[in-house]
Amino acid sequence: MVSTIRPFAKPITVARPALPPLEEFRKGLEGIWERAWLTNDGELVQQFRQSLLQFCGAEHASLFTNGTLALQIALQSMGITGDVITTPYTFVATTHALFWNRLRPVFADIESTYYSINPDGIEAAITPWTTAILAVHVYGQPCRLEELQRIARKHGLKLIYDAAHAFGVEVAGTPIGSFGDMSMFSFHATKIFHSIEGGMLTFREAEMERRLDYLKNFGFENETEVVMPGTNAKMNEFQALMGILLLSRMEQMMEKRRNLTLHYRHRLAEVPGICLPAPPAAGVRYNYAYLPIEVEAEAFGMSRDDLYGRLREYNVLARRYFYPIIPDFLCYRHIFRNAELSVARRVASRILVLPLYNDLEIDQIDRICDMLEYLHAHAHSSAGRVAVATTGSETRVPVMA
Ligand code: T4K
Repeated sequence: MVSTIRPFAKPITVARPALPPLEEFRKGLEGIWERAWLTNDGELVQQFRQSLLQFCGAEHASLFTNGTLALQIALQSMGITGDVITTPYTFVATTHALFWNRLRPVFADIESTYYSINPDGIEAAITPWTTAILAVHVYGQPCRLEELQRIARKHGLKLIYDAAHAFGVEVAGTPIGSFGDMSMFSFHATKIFHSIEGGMLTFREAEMERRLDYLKNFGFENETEVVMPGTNAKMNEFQALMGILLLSRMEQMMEKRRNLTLHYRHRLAEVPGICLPAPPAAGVRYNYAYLPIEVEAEAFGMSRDDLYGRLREYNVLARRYFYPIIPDFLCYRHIFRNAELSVARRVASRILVLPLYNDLEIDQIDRICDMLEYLHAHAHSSAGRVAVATTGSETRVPVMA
């Protein structure tokens, strides 16, 4: 174990966007300039959609300006009404999308291995008004797909997946977007794959394509006909250009992240109180989207929140994805008072997502792991916090007595 911890000179953030060579992007910009066509189903958006269909093996796909609007429109396009059973352990956008459609979320607890909604609790949560299940492939790990499908079929419910984290994931050779009635992928800059901002819906029913086109483009049929009250959620050419250039590197990016993840796992396996995520289940081709750890306060020697704070002192900006759980957010607290959800609450109080991105270096991971080892070893020291001394461009933390 190291005896000295050097904070990073610059922040190491939880995510950092992959970027193609600037020259390639510049070349693409020249084409956009020549065509002077910037949005409204331009050439690059069409090309991007075709490439995505091929990559995802999806029957149909529709592109959007971001994942949140894609999800809102998915719910609307399917005519979902009343109650929707969903997870409390997700990014707020999942639940917001329900509220924007005036739907009532009914939370079912999660399972503790991959953190997705636990199918065992869903049937008890069904009300006479339930019309759908909205599940999330948390951190890109697939939900319990067969069980969810069986419950949805049995009760005549639509099954929608928030696959914001799961681009590139496959289960027994089947792309993750092929499960359920519709799946939403986020192409936000912080995701494993991105188009600056962006979102995609994949689905099987051909007639949905038209409906989604209306909904994301004001409902226009032609210049003088508006057939439904749509909104504006179109992807633009700059987003598509970024997406096209990165899609060709997707395999490479997944492999890189796999190696980085394996290194983290190797380094953290023996640190008391740091629980690593379960490895991907058999048959799952995982995308290594995130690196969540759970902190067992007693064994590690400090709470998750204290660790989060100490890492920040060393310029490691780990994040508490997802804390608090959705019903505890200020805007929802008054509605979901005292929601039980014990597994979700427990996970949310222990979870910490460590930095993971394509150009993160092994050496940087080693330093982050050194910090975790060091903090564990000194957690109970009465010396308390140490003063940070600056030496040149880097700051140094002296070893504690
Ligand atoms: N469903 C789920 C399950 C989701 O996780 C999300 C989004 C959605 C739906 C909605 O999809 P979108 O509408 O976003 O397509 C980030 C992302 O903004 C959000 O897309 C993502 N989930 C969520 C998990 O993470 P924040 O508020 O934590 O982002 P922010 O700005 O704090 O960025 C995180 C770190 O990334 C920063 O420390 C710095 C780094 N960063 C960020 C940006 C934007 C960069 O290095 N470069 C950048 O350009 O939500």
